Amino acid sequence: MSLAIHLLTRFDPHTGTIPGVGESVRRLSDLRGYFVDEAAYSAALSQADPILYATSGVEPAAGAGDLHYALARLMPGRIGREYYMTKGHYHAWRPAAEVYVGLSGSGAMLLEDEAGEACRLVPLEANSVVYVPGYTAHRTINTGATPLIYLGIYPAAAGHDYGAIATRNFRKVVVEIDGRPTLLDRLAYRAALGQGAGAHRHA
Ligand code: S6P
Ligand code: ZN
Repeated sequence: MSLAIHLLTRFDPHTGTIPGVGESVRRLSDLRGYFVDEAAYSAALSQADPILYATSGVEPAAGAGDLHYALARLMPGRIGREYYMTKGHYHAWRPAAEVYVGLSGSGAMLLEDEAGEACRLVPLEANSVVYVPGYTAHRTINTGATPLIYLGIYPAAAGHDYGAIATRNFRKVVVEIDGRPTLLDRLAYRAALGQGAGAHRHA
C-alpha cells in the first residue's frame, strides 16, 4: 500500500473532462457495423465523422485489489432510430464488476449476460448509480438531448474484451419510437428495415 500514488482527481461533470488527462475518442467511423440501419450509417458518415464519445482513464495503481476509473462523455444523436451508444464490452476478467455513476444528461445502460438470455435496460442519469455485475456485457446509450456524462469504476485487473460484441453485438437495440426510447430485438429491427437476419458486420 502506498500513499505516494495519485490520490485526488478533480473533474468537470458538465464537460466530462479531467484537466491534464488525455482523452480516448471514438468517432462514428470507429463504430462501423455496430448500428443496425446501414443506409443511415453510410449517409451520416458521408456527411461527417463526429466524435460519439470520449473517455478519460485514471489508473492510480495496478496491483491486486486496486481500482481504475474513467470519466466518459457520450454525445446525443441517432443513426436512423438508434441512439448514439458506446461499443460495449465484457471485462476480459469476467468476474470483474463495475459501478457507473451518472453525472449529467440522461441515458441508459444495456446489460446482457453471456448466454444472451437475460437483458436489462437500466436508466443512467444524474444522481444515480448502476451496478454492472461480472460476466455482463455493458453498453451506454444516450437517449437525451445533451451529452451524457458518467464515471465508471472497475477493478484494475478487469481489462476490456470487445471481441464478442464486435462479432455478434447485443441481442437488443434501443431505438426512438414516438419520441421514446424503446427496447427492441435486434433481429426484429433489422427485419423492419428490410435488412433480413444477416450477421453483424465488423469491418
Ligand atoms: C470501462 C467502462 C467505461 C467504458 C466507456 C466506453 O470498463 O465500462 O469507461 O470504457 O463507457 O465504452 P466502451 O464499450 O467503448 O469501452
Ligand atoms: Zn466496463
